[in-house]
Amino acid sequence: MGKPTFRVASKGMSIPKSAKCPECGSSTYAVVCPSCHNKLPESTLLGKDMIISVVGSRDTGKSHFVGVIINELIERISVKYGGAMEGFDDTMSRYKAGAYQKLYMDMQKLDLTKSSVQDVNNGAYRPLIFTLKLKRKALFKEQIDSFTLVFFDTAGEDLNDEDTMSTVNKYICKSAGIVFLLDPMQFPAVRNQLDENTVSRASSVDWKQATRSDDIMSRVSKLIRNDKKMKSEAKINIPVAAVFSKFDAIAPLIPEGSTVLETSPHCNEKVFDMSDWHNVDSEIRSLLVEWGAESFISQVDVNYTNYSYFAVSALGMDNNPKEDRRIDRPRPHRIEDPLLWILKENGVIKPSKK
Ligand SMILES: Nc1nc2c(ncn2[C@@H]2O[C@H](COP(=O)(O)OP(=O)(O)O)[C@@H](O)[C@H]2O)c(=O)[nH]1
Ligand SMILES: [Mg+2]
Repeated sequence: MGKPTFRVASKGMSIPKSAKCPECGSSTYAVVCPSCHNKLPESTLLGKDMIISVVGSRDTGKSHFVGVIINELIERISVKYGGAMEGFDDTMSRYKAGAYQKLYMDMQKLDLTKSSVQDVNNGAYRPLIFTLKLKRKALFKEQIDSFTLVFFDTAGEDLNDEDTMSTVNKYICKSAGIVFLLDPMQFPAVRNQLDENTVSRASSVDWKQATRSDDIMSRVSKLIRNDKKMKSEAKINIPVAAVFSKFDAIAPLIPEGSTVLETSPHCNEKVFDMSDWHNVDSEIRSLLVEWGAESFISQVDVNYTNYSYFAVSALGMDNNPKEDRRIDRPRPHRIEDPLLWILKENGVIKPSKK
């Protein structure tokens, strides 16, 4: 219903810089997706785009994770690594009017995301697209590398339905990394150690209504295998960050002196700190064992070659939403860790020497 679109013959491997509209005859420089007609960023055409998929069952904190990490990337993370993050097309205005307005201006928690089947404007149909520009020292000069970061925020129930998943959520198969969110309070061993009020303020739905995380994991893995025409025993090589959300709520259960309680060191060091990463990964693995979640550990292991465990809080310590939905301005804890690890795995930022 918008502007006309048309196909142009490619010149060998390259896409022409401009083309004449067959209807009105004027030249255009805009390149759109042949399927959905959304505009495509230049780095997509150069093959430097990175889709970061955020998946997890309902109520695991996906929307809060995406809403907060974008602001952190713009204001803090990109700057620390000597770069900048810009919105593509109308992304910035959509972000500012959506999650940013609610979390940072109204200071309220977000509503549950609507299914793509009911609402085509949700985060799965129209992802938020950013260009991340980073400085790199080349031989004699400084070079700017630019990458497209695409954030898809899926409604949990869309991952329940295999048909919706294989059409709407196809992007997952093309991901440079998957952030797989887990709500630690879905484990009875964790829930039973916390008071009911803490648990209910840290959720939007009753935990009994949420799909089990291992179900989502097996569906996502099946979708990727089908798309890549892989055998059912073959492991998938997309990096998977298995991330515990809402860490603020469970922090009192974490042994004193644990690395995961400290603030994230990566940005200040301007590299990816390998020893910090190692400590956090092994602390979370042992917590999973303590919580009786070995089946989840082995499920990740049989499906993926490259995975790692993290814990984050989007809202931050002592910022569990009040009964009336109010929150303080988000002051996230370790929210950058899974994303920086994915960037490190894709060769965008460097690992520390040890
Ligand atoms: N305490 C705490 N609660 C959180 C945090 N992130 C999300 N929540 C809670 O979890 C609920 C679901 O989060 P949401 O992002 O909507 O989950 P989604 O369904 O996966 O998108 C929210 O309503 C909050 O109550 C967090 O960092 N800390
Ligand atoms: Mg959501």
